[in-house]
Amino acid sequence: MEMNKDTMLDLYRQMWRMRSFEELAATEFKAGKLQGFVHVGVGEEASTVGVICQARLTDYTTATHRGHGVVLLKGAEAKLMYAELGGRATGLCKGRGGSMHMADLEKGILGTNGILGAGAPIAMGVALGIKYKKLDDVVFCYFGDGQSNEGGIHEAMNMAGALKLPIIFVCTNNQYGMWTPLTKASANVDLAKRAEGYGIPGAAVDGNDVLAVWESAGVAIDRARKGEGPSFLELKTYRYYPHSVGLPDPWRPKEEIEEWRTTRDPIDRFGKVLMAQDVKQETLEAIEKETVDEMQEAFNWAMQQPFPDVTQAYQDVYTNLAVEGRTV
Ligand SMILES: Cc1ncc(C[n+]2csc(CCOP(=O)(O)OP(=O)(O)O)c2C)c(N)n1
Ligand SMILES: [Mg+2]
Repeated sequence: MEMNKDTMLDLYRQMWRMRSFEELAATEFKAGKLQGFVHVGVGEEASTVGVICQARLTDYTTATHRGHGVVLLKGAEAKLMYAELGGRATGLCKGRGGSMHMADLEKGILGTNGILGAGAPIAMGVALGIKYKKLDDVVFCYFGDGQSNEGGIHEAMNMAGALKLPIIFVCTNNQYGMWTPLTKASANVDLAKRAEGYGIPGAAVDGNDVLAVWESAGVAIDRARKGEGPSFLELKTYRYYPHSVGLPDPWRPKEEIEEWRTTRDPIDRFGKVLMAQDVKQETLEAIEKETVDEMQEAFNWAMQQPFPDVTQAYQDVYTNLAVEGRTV
């Protein structure tokens, strides 16, 4: 996709949309207005926006337990997502799934997922379907550094490489799995190098530089659309919140969090790039405010929605697919 000033401003806006969505979700979760668990990726916006904003509607994506941004930017409506987080009947998945089970199949969103690594075999199956139908859609498969060691990830990457499937494996390497640093979980912390073992291209990218992410994702997407197979992107980034909103975070050094927040923030950094290209500070502030207002309005709508009726508890438990003449 072409990069010009309008696209750059849109990337800036999308990073703010993700941040505003998640900051409000975190605040309202702490206030007791949202159910379940909420994992936010505040600080990781460039690693989502630079990739997923290049997706077409007909492309697919998986998302992890920290997947609000992916779901939002692939096209789900913020108000339906908040309603889902609030357990409301009109939520994206009828209020049954919450943060870690948000899917929107019409938009190609295969779902956030509470099981580490479980998105990869799903992505692999969907990509096999795309290849079988001779389409040029692609699948984005998101996972974190911690879950990069799950068996399903290795199996999917190996098979995708062998069958030349159209997948972009996107590892958001925020350097921790819960509280465990990557240095304690892997002897080789250069995750992108693993690509060689699968016979596919791998790139290690500054995941807080939205333009660098955009560029490397563009190469991987082109390759996948042309039928040349999968790629692996390791996007190095950082999250500011604890693993899950409301949990203690005593093991990550406070100075480390502060350093990333104050000197490497993806939105601040990109704002400076834009200002160097004569975009006014007021324009950037207006974009920020518009996204805050957008999310507040969406949240207010969600809070007025009804909870599901108890009689619905057994609905949608099984599919209606006919299997060998039986309805299961
Ligand atoms: C199969 C499985 N094992 C363990 C967990 C518990 N768990 C949830 S998130 C997490 C850490 C994930 O780290 P990473 O993949 O780096 O993603 P991040 O949270 O940093 O975004 C763990 C161990 C789980 N949900 N599923
Ligand atoms: Mg991690």
